[in-house]
Amino acid sequence: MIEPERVEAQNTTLLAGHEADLEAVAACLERRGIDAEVVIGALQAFSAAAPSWALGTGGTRFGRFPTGGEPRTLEEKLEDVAAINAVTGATRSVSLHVPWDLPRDPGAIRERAASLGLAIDAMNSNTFQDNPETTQDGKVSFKHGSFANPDPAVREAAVAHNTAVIDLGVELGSRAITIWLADGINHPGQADLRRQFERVLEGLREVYAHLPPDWELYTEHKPFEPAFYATVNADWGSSLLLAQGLGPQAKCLVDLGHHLPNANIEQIVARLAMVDRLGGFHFNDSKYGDDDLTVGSIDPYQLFLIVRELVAYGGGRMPELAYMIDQSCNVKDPLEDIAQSTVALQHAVGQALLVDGTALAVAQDEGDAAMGEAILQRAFRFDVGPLAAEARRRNGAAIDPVGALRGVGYRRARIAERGAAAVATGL
Ligand code: RM4
Ligand code: MN
Ligand code: MN
Repeated sequence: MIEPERVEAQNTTLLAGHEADLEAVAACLERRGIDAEVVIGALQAFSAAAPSWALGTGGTRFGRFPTGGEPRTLEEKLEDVAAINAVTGATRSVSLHVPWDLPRDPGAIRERAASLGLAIDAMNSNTFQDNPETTQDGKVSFKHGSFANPDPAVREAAVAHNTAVIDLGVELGSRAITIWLADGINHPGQADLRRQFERVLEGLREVYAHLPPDWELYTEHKPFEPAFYATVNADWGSSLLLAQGLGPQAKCLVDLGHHLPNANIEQIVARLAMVDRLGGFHFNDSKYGDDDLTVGSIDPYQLFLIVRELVAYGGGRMPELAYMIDQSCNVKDPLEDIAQSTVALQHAVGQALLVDGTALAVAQDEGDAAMGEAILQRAFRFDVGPLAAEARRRNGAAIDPVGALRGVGYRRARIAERGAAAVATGL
């Protein structure tokens, strides 16, 4: 737990400089006819969930190097998310992955989360591995897929797991389930491409029928890995077909790492928004594939353009979607990594809000490409850092989140408490 006074103490040395920067930035915006207060307010309202499975160090098939003091239980994971929120003020919920996290007493977890100022965001099901809790103690296996599996007993187990995740989510106060499927094939001829899709839709229909009326179901696409020839829900088109085949409570979730190289993700966002099937986001950045790198660390301009489409969809503000940071860090302290990603998102949101939508529409109507691009770049190049820092400060969080985590010695204290060898469940 990081008490607000300790964060405030971390802010004191930075305060004078921060206030001077803020004043300069606000004056600059005023000359452009923009009220800094409006942007700060919008940034204060923004929050993105932390994934419960990325609070420990991630690994690859070549190895994993634990960071020390990783959370050993779901309760400790909640404490870590609360610590991130203490410094960002924008991590007010946590997303659980079942059965990596399988609370025995959901009511107690819900209360513990609430006492830490956290809500439970979208639930995630897992039929991409064999876990005793999902395979009836090993009676079935997801080796050849879950909903697309040729064996009806496996398909049934996949439905049972997903409906159980919904039931658990209801007890936790969640409102959505995100379904990412590994279903697919590695070899041409291994299965029938069309039949696989139809089976996935059939299985998802049963899960959909189990949704409470105030719930949403998100289909999350990904082109490859672990299937390396043909993944069933490979792209946004497939994802949209699934959502449309299910009903109005089904929407698509866009994970920024789940696109083939050079895909125009902002255009995908615009398409899904156009048909009101945009439900959620998994933010991260990537250079090659599903790299799970820090948000905005590789292509911040693309992130800005994506968030700009979101703001356009929201009619000038961020729409209320299920935002989550989905990344896994192999070398940094995962809490610092998630804090950095959150700050990057705040920057992108701030920049996107600065875009002069009216002037942009005029430029577009006049076919003025130079002006249209200049309007976007003018917003992107503006330093919104002081506005984001002020939003964090007003939310009781840190001017410098990573500096604050280090300043209060959070990791050191966790290593002392949990041990250097503690390893979290998750990726
Ligand atoms: C997948 C996908 C899912 C996440 C798993 C762990 O690539 O991004 O959202 O739950 O990884
Ligand atoms: Mn994801
Ligand atoms: Mn992924």
